[in-house]
Amino acid sequence: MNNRLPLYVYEWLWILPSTAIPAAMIVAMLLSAFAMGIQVPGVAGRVDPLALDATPPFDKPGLRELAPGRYEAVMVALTWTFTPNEIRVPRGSTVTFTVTSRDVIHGFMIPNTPINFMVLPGQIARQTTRFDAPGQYLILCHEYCGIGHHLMFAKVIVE
Ligand SMILES: [Cu+2]
Repeated sequence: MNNRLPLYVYEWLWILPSTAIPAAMIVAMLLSAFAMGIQVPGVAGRVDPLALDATPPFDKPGLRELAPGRYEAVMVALTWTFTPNEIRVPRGSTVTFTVTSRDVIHGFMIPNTPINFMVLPGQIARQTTRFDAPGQYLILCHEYCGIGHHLMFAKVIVE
């Protein structure tokens, strides 16, 4: 007795998912990029890493209010800290992080937010997010930058 399906049915059972899954991933990627506007952060500008102290806005790192509820956090990464090390914003604020590095390649990531980019000396990175839930958000360096890398963090406090 042979009640198995013909061989080509089994072949199609593999071929269809193995083409449909990548096709679905491409559709999801295109939707997230163009319909939802989720873009990988690009280069927001260039800066001389040896002249940061004389180059606005990095000569005065810190938080500035652009409009009610909208802030820009200008931050400088250096081994093994961020300047400033802590920023405070009211809940519901939209914060644009403008970051560069003074020395080596660092990372800049805030877990549970879309903020996640590399910080390269000579290059300005910029990304914006909104903080709706109050609490403490860690800013982590997630590019290995030397012996003190695991100690490199800063905080966003949403009040
Ligand atoms: Cu690091």
